[in-house]
Amino acid sequence: MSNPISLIETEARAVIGAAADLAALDAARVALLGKSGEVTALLKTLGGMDSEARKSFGAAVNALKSSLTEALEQRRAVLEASALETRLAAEFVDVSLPGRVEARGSIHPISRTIEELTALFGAMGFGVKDGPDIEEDWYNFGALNIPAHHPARAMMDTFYLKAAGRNKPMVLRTHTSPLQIRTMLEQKPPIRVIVPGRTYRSDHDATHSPMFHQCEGLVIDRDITLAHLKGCLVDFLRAYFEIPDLKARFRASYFPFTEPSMEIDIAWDRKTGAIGGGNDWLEILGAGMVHPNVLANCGLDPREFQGFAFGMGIERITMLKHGIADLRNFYESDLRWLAHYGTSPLAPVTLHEGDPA
Ligand code: 2NL
Repeated sequence: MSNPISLIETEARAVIGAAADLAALDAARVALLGKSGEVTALLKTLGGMDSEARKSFGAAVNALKSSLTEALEQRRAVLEASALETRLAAEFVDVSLPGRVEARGSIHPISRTIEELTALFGAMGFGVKDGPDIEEDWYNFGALNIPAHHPARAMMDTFYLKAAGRNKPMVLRTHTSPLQIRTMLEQKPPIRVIVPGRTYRSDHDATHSPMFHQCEGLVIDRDITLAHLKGCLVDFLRAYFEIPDLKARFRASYFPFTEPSMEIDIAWDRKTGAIGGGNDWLEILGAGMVHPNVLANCGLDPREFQGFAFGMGIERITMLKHGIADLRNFYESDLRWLAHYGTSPLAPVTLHEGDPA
């Protein structure tokens, strides 16, 4: 008579060995050791045996059970290792492969202009600052000598925010000036910084976007004059537009945060559209000597320190340089437009010094 236990063991080991994956192995485990499994059924017969038979048969069934449990564990280890091998092979990334040229992106013209501004002003000794888009009312208006009744404060232009858990009035910054205020409060003169970044005004038509970009600049030291402002900004304009003899004019204007204030125009020819010369003028920059009230608001003694500040629209100078006709293109993420006006991520910004003469 064949021994039923060794028969079951031989068959069970064959099934376990043949299990091709973890699911098959688990099915085999249930068929053998589960509630209605083959080995479990043998254990259930022990109850009806006399004590001698139960002793020897019980020992044999328990030995079978632990032998199969071990076989199942060994097979599980093998299958898990091979599943991991398969995954590792499938998910292998060859980091030495060359980049896929057909999927190449480009640098957005706004980002490119910010890189150029950083390089050009960097060559003149300016650092770059950035900071929060959501500002306290005081940094955006109060510190800048903008009185409560000033139109720039009107609900029309400013996005006011109810900031949870704050009792200070908050706004989306309408210019990047709050960062110059923070700079003056944080560091001692001499100060030379530019602040390019996003700004917000509640304005939306063909030539205005509620989110746009500005670059402001600030120079503070002991003997800064209007001559420094003129020299710095004319050099900048000639370098940015890559026109060494670009003509510029300074026109008296008004800003609450500068005194005197001026607007700077560059020459162009209305007929040909060419920039740099001609009989027509394009407004391009606002500037002025920092108002004594602003210096005092930042803890600087206006009798000891003075300086100049300026501001420009990044979209505007980008459109003029590259002949971009419509402001809305900047924000539409049209890949064809980006491929045309974007620049290679691999081409660094180079400096084009304007002729200072
Ligand atoms: C414009 C005019 C300007 C400033 C911005 C400024 C900032 C501080 C103090 C004084 Cl903290 N002035 N900024 C000054 C003059 C003009 O921008 O037309 N921007 C597009």
